[in-house]
Amino acid sequence: MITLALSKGRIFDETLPLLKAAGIEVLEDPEKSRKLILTTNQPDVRVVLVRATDVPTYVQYGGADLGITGKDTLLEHGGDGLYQPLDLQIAKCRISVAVRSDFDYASAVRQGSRLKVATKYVAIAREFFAAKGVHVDLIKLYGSMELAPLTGLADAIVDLVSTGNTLKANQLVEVEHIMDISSRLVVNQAALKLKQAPIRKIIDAFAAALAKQAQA
Ligand code: PRT
Ligand code: MG
Repeated sequence: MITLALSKGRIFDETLPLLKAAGIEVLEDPEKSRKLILTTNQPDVRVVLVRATDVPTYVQYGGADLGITGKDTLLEHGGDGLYQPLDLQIAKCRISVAVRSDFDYASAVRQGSRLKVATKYVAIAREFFAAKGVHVDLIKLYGSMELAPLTGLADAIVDLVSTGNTLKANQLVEVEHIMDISSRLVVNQAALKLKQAPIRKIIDAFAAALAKQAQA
């Protein structure tokens, strides 16, 4: 049995075409069913639905053989025990620093002030500001980072941005682009050895589908 860990929502939706290219069709709709284990048209392939931030952990400890996870999540996890063969170019966005539109970020950085930064991405934020030589107090949040500068909890946030509409709706502006983000295929290293043929088949089919997309 091959177990693939996916999170519901954008990653699940954008993975379906890649699975199809590998001859795998998920037989249940996660938005309609409450099941956490989904069967596929391949009797030896199943999908488990886990929280996005739990995908690397499931694959690291062998709860799943493969998984698909954002580079953001992977960097926070650290990637221990994970083989990362492919950038799938899905669920794309960027990770940025944003502040209230009336906050003078450039001056704060220039004057060497200590910035209060709220984020779910503490590892990425710590590394980014350390490389710039900016002193920060990091405040770990689990959701709605946009609220932090509006309530005075923080001067700045480090968060994912896609269209920019969420920032705009909350009078926040992007002041630094930290990096581009897309989702990766991750594989359990032991599973790769023990179940080499079926796992290779999936990796190769994904790679072929990506190459075809790149040509189009
Ligand atoms: O939602 P939950 O708390 O369960 O977990 P999650 O937020 O980690 O999962 P999910 O499914 O929302 O995101 C999974 C992955 O999708 C992330 O790890 C990213 O790699 C990727 N991704 C791509 C995004 C976005 N685009 C995105 N726009 N993840 C989140 N967002 C959020 C962002 O955090 C912000 O609140 O959308 C909002 C900004 O969107 P715009 O379009 O208004 O700029
Ligand atoms: Mg989310």
